[in-house]
Amino acid sequence: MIKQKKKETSIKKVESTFKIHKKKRNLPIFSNLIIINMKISALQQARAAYQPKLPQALKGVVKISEGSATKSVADEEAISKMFPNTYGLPIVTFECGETAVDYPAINIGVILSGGQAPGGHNVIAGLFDGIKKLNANSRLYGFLMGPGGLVDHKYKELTADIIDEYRNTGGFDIIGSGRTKLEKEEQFEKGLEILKELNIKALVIIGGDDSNTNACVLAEYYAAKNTGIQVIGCPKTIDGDLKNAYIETSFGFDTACKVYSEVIGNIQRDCNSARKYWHFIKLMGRSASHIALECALQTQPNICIISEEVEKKALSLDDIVTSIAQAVADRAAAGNKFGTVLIPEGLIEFIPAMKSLIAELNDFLAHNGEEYAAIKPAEQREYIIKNLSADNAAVYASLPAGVARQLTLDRDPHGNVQVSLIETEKLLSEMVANKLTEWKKEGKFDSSFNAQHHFFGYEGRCAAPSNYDADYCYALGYTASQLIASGKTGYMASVRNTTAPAAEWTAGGIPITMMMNMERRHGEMKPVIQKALVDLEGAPFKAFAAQRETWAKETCYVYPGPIQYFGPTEVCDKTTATLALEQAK
Ligand code: FBP
Repeated sequence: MIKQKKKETSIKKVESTFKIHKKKRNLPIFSNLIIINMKISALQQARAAYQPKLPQALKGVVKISEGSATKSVADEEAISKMFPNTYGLPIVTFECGETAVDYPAINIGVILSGGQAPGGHNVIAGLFDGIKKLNANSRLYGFLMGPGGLVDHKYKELTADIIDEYRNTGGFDIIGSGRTKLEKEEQFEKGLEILKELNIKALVIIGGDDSNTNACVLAEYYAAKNTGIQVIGCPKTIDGDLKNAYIETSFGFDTACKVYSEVIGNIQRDCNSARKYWHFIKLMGRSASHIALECALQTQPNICIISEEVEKKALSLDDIVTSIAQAVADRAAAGNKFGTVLIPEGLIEFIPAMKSLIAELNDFLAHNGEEYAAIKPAEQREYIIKNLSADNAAVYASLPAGVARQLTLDRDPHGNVQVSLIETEKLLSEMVANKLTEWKKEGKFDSSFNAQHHFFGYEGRCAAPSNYDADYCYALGYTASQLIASGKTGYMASVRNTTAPAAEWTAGGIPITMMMNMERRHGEMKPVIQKALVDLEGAPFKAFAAQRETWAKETCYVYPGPIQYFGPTEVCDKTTATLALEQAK
């Protein structure tokens, strides 16, 4: 009774402090979260003092160096016509300057867009420190809950005390995130209203390929209308698929992969101890298999499926199931009734027959979504089968009811199937179990098979950023401030040479149109940033392919352990294996 009373009094105390805190800062409703976080962990306290490292060129006076005109990766004619004001711009690089320039105070807006990724708060901190260094009277406004905040005029000013609370922390909760796609003129105009009202000179959109496509479309619109408002993008996504010759990696990939690899390592130690389960582990990454590949390189599982290879070799679902079942049978014959299988989240879309089915479903639902939604759930499956082409209808009809239904669920605002909802790990383990039962009858398998299922995705997206992501993100935000100071628009902040010590990193800007091509979305051809899939000729895949047969037969598990924030540099500042192999260091 006494205990309960004490608890209630302390909750009341926290609530009243919260009210004062909220009033003082004029925080929006959703920032209730901030209050709960008022009691911060010991690690968070120690981590708050971490000063992210910057490239040498950004530490003092900065000067800009411009390269020659650029072109898009593909579909030059179409892209140049659609982006007459932002096409063909030069790549820019920042260097150490000599003469300091006086900058006027400016107001900047920032948006966090799409899925969370560790380090987003540090991009904002770097941007804040960058614009304050240019002029201490500059101000930063955060639009709330993603691009929707710009359209709906929901924002808050990010002052020094707010920024300080979020330095080196995971999450996007400083202003929230969302997936609204900025594509309609009325949205651009609504955005313009608030940008003008707040006297904002530049908008920074922190997001993945789709969000940076939005950034470019918006940059073009504001340039075409001579609004004087610049738009700059920053490369975010744990998926690691926003990268190219100029963007080495998207932020968050490093931390998320380290978190998943820690847990995969723990599972491997568990299964090597109990020796009775096969663990089917699905890993996030909507399309590309970069996360699965990186985790495989860090932990050496028995099996890791790479979607891009499945597509290239035109493997069927049955081919994949058979190869897993064979590994299970071989290990069992050697007395090892346990193992681990890593499955990339996007696998289903890379199996050629499934890809064709999903493409037709995307088009069909884009045009008939409302009619489909109005049909009784019990009749929806038949409705889809009746309306698809014969081949795709047959594939659809062969799928277990749950997976078939998941394929017709609402798309995200960018028209993507929400692959994180499809339980591929269960689908595969069930099919492997069925195959092994058949083999048992045929005398080809003489053991037991017990599976456990896991899906790692959300667990890693808001982890406290590793040193790499803390530094990389801060440098990206700071670079964005320099792009703004240089009057650039339609650029993505780029920080490179990141396997070297941070002082040797280079910083600059890449025209976003340079990364674009035309793709079919929602049934129409649209300009979008080309996604970087796993390169089957690249060093990371080759390193994996050279070892996987041994990993399947033997038990070669590696246990990476948790991310270390304090300690020897070889432990704390290690980059991903992907980046190290790509840069051959
Ligand atoms: P972004 O591309 O926006 O960075 O998001 C990536 C991702 O984390 C994918 O890995 C995953 O499929 C998806 O977001 C999940 O989306 P949601 O957070 O809307 O469930």
